[in-house]
Amino acid sequence: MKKIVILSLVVLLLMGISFSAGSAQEFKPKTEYTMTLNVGNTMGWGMGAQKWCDLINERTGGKINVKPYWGSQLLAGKQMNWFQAVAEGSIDFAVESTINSSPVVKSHNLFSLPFFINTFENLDKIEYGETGKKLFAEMEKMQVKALAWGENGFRQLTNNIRPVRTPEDTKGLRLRVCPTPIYDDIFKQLGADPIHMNWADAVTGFQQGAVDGQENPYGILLPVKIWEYHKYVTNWNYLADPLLFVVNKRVWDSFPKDIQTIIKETAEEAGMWEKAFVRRGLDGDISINLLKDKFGETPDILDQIAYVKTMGMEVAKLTEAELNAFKEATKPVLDKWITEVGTDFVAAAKLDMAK
Ligand code: X2X
Repeated sequence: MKKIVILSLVVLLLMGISFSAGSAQEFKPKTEYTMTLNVGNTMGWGMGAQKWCDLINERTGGKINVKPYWGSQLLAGKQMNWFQAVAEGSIDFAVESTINSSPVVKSHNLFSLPFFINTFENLDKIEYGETGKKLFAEMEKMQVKALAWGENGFRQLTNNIRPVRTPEDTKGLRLRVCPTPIYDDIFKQLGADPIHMNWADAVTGFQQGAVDGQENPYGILLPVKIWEYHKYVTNWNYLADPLLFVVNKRVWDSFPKDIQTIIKETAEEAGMWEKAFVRRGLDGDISINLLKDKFGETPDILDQIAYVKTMGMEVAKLTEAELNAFKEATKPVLDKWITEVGTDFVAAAKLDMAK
């Protein structure tokens, strides 16, 4: 009798084990997970996204297949809609800019506060500090699981009318801007004429001379050959444009632990590569060395600023005094938007930057 009881206990235990193993095996990945991003694969941003997809595929032995859809094609070009689409689950993954989520997630305007962050050091302190954690936690509550940071870059002003060194010089310039309210406030404050255009239409706009200028980081200026449209660039680091490597929360929760680990680690790896690639030559030797030492790569163009000069652009690197004049001029916009961003996020960022 005792033997029978023990035997049936063993059988029950084995059934239990096989049942739980069975449920882990029940995870059936979709044949394709979609990924949205606003640019193509000629940009560092796009290459970083492709790298993430490739690494996921490789390290899951082909089990997880994420496909990038370039140029916001899943959003019919509407770059400001990515966050909602990933939150709802109509798109699974994204490598996207905080600018393009800023109308939906107010705190993301933190990075667009004019002349607030200014340096790579400050930006890294915010991303990897308490502020970054707070931002990731907020997104998770909104059903978007953020896994790593990438970078579009500090945005610089280009135009085809005149060199810009003072707030006076921006007056009357017709500038293509990302379709988001903080941009209107900044450029109206500077006396310019901000014109909303999705990136999908912007390059045609430059070609047709529909605008006098625009603003984007070097990581975009080079691949888009901005010198074909604009002669002048102003290096003013006036606001930062980080990228987020994200996945819909329910999709994330559907992955077994080992796959989650792979997806998180590859996001960090691709993000690290992507940041170094777009920063190369803009932070002394730091990013160039990182690309060489960690990834065994030496990109063709190492000095992006020197490169646009050889292509005929006139580069204005602003002095401290010149930067201060812009800072002064845009102060009312900063004050207004600190409230919009949330004083708690701004305070956290200030603390991180002071560390
Ligand atoms: O639209 C832009 O300017 C771009 C490509 O930089 C972003 O998506 C923020």
